Amino acid sequence: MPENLFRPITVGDLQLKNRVVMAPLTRNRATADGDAPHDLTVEYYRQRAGAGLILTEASQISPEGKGYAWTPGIHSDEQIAGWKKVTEAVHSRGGKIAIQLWHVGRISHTSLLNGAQPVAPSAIQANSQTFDGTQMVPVSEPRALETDEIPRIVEDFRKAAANAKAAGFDAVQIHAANGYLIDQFLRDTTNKRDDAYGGPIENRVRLLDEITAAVVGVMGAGRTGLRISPWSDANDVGIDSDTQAVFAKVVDVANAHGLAFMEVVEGQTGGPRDWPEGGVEALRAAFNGVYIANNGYHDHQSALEAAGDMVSFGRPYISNPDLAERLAMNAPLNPLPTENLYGGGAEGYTDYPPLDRYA
Ligand code: 8OZ
Repeated sequence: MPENLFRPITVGDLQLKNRVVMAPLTRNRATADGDAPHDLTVEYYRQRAGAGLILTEASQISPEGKGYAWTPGIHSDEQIAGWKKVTEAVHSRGGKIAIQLWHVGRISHTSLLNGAQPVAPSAIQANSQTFDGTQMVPVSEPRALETDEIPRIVEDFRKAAANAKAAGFDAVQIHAANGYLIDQFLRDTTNKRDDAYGGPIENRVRLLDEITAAVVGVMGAGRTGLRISPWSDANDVGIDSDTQAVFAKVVDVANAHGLAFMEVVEGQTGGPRDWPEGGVEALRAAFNGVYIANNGYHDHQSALEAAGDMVSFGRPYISNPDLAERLAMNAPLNPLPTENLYGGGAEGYTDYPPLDRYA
């Protein structure tokens, strides 16, 4: 980022007031009975509307796509109504907001799925854990999706996009990162299929391609983006035998559909920025839309060093609701939180005060 973060930018159909993005952050505070956003969710996002673009926490597209207790969905009327209040609050402060569309694939537990097994490209259990509402538990053994079930998953993404539109979102982001369903299909570590969705890279990107077509059909390409994490093995997804080739193909798919933005986790999820020589540069050069750099950017200076058009901030946005405003003023930031990240109420969620400009 050569100049500064506080120039407006056009992203697809959206005019954004600055280049600060609130990264998607799972907070596990949806309603326990309906996985719905509620008044505290509205307040949380309203407080953060100084960002040029908010990417919401990952939100399951269907009951089957859920992998953790209390994550919100975008598949029921109650959820749509809850999100509508969120988008109205953000818009009332001149902000823009995209919802992240999520299917966890094998990263789930039967207790979160009414007893059903999680679904995956192949029946390989991850060495990973999830939170079941009481404790951390190993994820369950998944079953491999039948070929004829895949249209249903694509249709669930399409419906979720339609619900997002009805809820007033400006855009959607397809979650293809961090070892969840789409990422599980992309990599030869987790995808051992021998049908049209497995084997060569062209086949492993097919699910992403079909989902993207369905979502773009609803939202338009100018309101659709992607999240990827090529160099991360989060959730035990493993590292593909040819990461560069897989993600070059992913960018081809994104370009073929004319996607407005692509957010890249530049290293190990939640860890240091770290990629093989030229990796980030190649992705950025190949992608025709707006490149959003992510991972460990924590202040204005680090953001200026990013190779992106925009920079997304995760943890700093938890403890600094007015992060964009603070960065613009070079004001001090609250320290990164370690408690109350997942689950609970207002504490550590909506009780971080904005800077007192008159102090
Ligand atoms: C932290 C805890 C649970 C889920 C991701 C959606 O990594 C998540 C997530 C993060 O993308």
